[in-house]
Amino acid sequence: MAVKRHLAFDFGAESGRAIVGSIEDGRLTMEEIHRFPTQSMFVHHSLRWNVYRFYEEIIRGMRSYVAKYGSELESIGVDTWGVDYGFLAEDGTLLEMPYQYRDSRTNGTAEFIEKKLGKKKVYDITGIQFMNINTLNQMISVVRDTPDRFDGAVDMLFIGDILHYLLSGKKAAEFTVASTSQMLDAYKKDWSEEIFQSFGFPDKLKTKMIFAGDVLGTIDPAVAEEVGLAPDVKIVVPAVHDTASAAASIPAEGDDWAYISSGTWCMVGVETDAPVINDMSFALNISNSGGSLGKNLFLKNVMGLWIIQQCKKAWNRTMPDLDYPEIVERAVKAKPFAAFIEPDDDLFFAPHDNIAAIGEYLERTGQTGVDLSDIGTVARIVYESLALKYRYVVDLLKKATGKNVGVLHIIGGGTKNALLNQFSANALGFRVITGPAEATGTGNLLLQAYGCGEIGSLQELRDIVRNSNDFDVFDAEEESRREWAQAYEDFKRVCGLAPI
Ligand code: ADP
Ligand code: LRH
Repeated sequence: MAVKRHLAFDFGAESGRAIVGSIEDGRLTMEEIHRFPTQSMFVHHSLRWNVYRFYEEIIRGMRSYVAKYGSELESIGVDTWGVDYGFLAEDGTLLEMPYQYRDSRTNGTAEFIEKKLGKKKVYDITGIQFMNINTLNQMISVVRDTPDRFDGAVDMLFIGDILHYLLSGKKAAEFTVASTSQMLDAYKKDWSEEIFQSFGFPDKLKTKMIFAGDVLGTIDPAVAEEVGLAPDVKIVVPAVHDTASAAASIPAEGDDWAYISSGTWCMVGVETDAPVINDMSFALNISNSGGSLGKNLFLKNVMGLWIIQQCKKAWNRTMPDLDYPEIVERAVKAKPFAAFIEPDDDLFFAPHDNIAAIGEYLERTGQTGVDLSDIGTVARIVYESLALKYRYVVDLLKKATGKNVGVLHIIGGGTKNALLNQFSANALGFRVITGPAEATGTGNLLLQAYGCGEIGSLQELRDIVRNSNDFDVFDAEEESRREWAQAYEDFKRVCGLAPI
């Protein structure tokens, strides 16, 4: 029987890739055939995503596939970051370039949530962590500042859904990405009537909900012809939210595990069978992000490697060749615990100059005498602080669920940083297992295979992940156990984190 190949497009905030995958003898083989920068751009003083450029990269990826494998392909699926969306006109054109979630238009929208419906009520319905990046806040800014933008819009699609639409001509909102909007009823897994009515969002924007593994349709014949693919290629939606596709690929066994999907954002969570929405999860501001195949992702966003990405950007102005491995090498040589930062402080959300932001944070918190002109020092502060924040969030998750956590799975591009993996094990005091690094691509491909009937369950999907990858293990270092325990206390005190 001919091998069934799937093509995944995984868009991160920093870069995107096209990956071909096929399952043989219970193992997934993956090959990256195209990689490209994504990154938002300033247009008319606002921060936007050039979605048509993303589409162009998809076309390139499909052409690379055809050049290597010919016209036969079982399916294509796209995943992206959450929360961002575009409005489509009746004829399917994008009404404007979608905003990037770091755009400042959402400033002041949190007050509206309290005024119109109340935070508690919104949380009880959606189970989603309050953050200005949420689609809810973005939509509130449309109602508040530019309500005419609703006029010609007949659909609201998330970025990955737009790309699926451009490929297939079919409009639908995939549940996992839609859940990041904070506009769904977490139990009904559909748009919340109450949210739409209370905030004045037009009903026409409630795009039909579909789920990871659903077959959206076949490729638009004109697109197939343009790139040389057969016309029967299916468009199968993975978990369009990258975090949910990544979570599907966690090679976990048993029940005592937590995970971090580590990339631009670090999503720290545990998996549950149903939403956990109660006074404590509200107080701790924890998300119930939609998972695939019936799972719920009880998690918190941590600002993540975005912080080091921004530092690197600044360093690269004078040292264009400085790459991540060298940054890590310099951090290894730097002095431990020179200072702490709270990664989720607003200062680091969209800084003009991130090194200056770190300096401002240290000054505000009375941490003096730190040489921020030293790359290793800055990187080490960031990596140590991230690891300590992971520990804090895992402690919150344990408290909110009563779950015992004895192992942490780290998946995603951030696992390529062995120093951060070791710091994470040290901060937590237990075992960290890392991999797959291409977790999102892996989950995307396997959810397509599930949709095509090649896999029957999440259990089977994770068995395939385990059979197909090597994983690294990091145990907490005994000799520095006391030092890290002390650092955790200092970190919480300096950063003003509430006791758990
Ligand atoms: P995204 O969320 O944009 O998809 P990725 O999962 O691709 O992000 O992760 C990218 C991040 O992983 C980078 O910002 C960087 O911090 C880290 N990273 C990638 N490769 C390495 C490496 N070789 N050494 C250290 N860190 C790395
Ligand atoms: C990670 C991610 C995260 C969202 C953020 C917008 O890429 O999807 O889960 O909160 O981007």
